[in-house]
Amino acid sequence: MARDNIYANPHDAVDAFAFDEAVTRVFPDMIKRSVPGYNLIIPMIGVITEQYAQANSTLYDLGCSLGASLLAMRHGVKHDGCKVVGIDNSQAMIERCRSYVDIDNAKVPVELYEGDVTEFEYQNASVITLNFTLQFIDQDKRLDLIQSLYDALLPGGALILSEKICFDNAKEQEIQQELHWDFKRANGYSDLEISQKRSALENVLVPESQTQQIERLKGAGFREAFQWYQCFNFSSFIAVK
Ligand code: GEK
Repeated sequence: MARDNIYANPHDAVDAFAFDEAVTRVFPDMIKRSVPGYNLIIPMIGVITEQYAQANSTLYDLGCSLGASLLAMRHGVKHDGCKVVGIDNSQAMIERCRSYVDIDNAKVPVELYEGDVTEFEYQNASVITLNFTLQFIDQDKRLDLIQSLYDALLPGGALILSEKICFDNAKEQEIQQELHWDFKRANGYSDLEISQKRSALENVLVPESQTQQIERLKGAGFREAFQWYQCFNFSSFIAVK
């Protein structure tokens, strides 16, 4: 697996973070060493999919990157007549995702689209996953997107939403953020890498609180919406229609 050393050397000016070719090349290493709980959340997406997938429906993975969450969903489906649709607006990600899907042995059909998840039409869905994707969408487009996903879900269908979160309590925010940086240090990132990546993500990854996430899900109409996982400032929610 190619090692992420994108921010290892000092940059004169740190450009805004983008899911380009360089990031795509090191992405599996980057996300595992940067997101606490990622290695647990992926197989749990398979478990949740198995519970909520319905026969003859579509399963969507929004912001599928290289297909980790998409393939977990594909392997979780036990019903007939299902397909899995992955969408990502990074050309480099979608191209490389296609090669991972091609060598995967599951039988459920997969369709991959390069495009913006806020411009896509969703329908007949039983499971929809946003595994660390909503945080990159303009804040003023998030409610419309969640509403369109609610509308596309069949009764009993589920939305899985994983996000970096922030905290209303300033002290908790400070402690959880420091623990996240400790996690990155423990995984071999230097203080320079941590601070340059932080600058690159400023205004690109905009976290919201657990309360904001749950209230938006409930406001869109979800019958149940709660957190099922948290490690430091990273969290995953499930919402059921
Ligand atoms: C995983 N789910 O491995 N439309 C489409 N794609 C987008 C948009 C958008 N508007 N904005 C961002 N993306 C994956 C990990 S990564 C999370 C998801 C992270 C895409 C972007 O190109 C990237 O591939 C993905 O969302 C977010 O389980 O890097 O923290």
